[in-house]
Amino acid sequence: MAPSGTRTLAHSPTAAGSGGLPGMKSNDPCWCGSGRKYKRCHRGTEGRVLEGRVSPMLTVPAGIAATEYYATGEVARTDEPMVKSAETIAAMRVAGRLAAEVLAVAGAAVAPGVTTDDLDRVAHQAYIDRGMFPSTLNYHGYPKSICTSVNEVICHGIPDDRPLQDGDIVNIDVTGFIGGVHGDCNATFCVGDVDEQSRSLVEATRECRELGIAAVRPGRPISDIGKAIQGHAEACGYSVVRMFVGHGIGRQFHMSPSVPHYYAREASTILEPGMTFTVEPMINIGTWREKMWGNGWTAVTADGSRSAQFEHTLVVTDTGVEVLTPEAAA
Ligand code: EYL
Ligand code: CO
Ligand code: CO
Repeated sequence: MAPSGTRTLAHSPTAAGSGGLPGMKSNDPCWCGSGRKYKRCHRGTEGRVLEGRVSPMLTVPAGIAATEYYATGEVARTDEPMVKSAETIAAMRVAGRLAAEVLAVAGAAVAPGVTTDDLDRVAHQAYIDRGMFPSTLNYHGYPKSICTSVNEVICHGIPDDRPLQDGDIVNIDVTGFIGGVHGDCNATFCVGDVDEQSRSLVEATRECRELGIAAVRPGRPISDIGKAIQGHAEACGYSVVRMFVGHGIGRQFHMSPSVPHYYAREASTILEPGMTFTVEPMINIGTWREKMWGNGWTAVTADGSRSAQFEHTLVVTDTGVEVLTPEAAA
């Protein structure tokens, strides 16, 4: 286990790749106590986010209707149309608004010293206060009520005992279930005093989401969304994550269509009024490539560069798009 004082070095790919603990030599025994040479052990990983301890799954009062997969962790695919009924869209407007409120409450708790598990507890109570069931709880076995993705973590960070540090960025991803439907949104927050490079990444990523949403128009192919996002991200010198995409949502958490955030000519689904899906670009300072942590859930950038994300749930309208998860006040 690394001392927390080693998570402080610069986070650009070059600094992470060529750097090391000042004063440590390649063939010295590693500071972590493994007995391996420093160069074969922790050199190049200083400043990275480490896997922490995950607390037990929280419970939800019996009066709040659970998702169908909560009991088993197994998700049954049902056939649900991409184009929703007016009743389903009305229910999703409620779920989306409440999910956005939970995100605002959790975001307001972000501060140096607060653990990501603290954020999970705050969010968990906020769902309950609104009569929502946390959609991620036991989804394919996922153990928490939100995802918290710090610095080079791209997505699906599991809340744990790591305290947020001054200078971190953290994405909070909230999905809630109420009225038989899901609402899914996320945002990236700055912790204390964040460097200019990371603040620019966060702002550009929010712009990518807004440009992707602005590209939504009935009659157009869904690939227009990724084209708009990739154009802006690359103009800013950033890369677009390919492994994770936006998704249809409704009575199911994840369904058709897939929504790539890069230009994919094969994403030829024509947008129709009543389609509901997320736009949730993940944008990296360095490479678009990812690697997975040993927990099987969490993706990080392959080069250790920082990654940001913003997400909304949308419905296609007769003339454009409606955001179902509008930003709320805490
Ligand atoms: C659970 C399931 C592997 C989430 C989203 C939690 C994570 C890794 C298997 C998408 C897919 C959140 O919120 C999401 N998109 O915005 N899986 C998700 N899990 C999980
Ligand atoms: Co989400
Ligand atoms: Co999503």
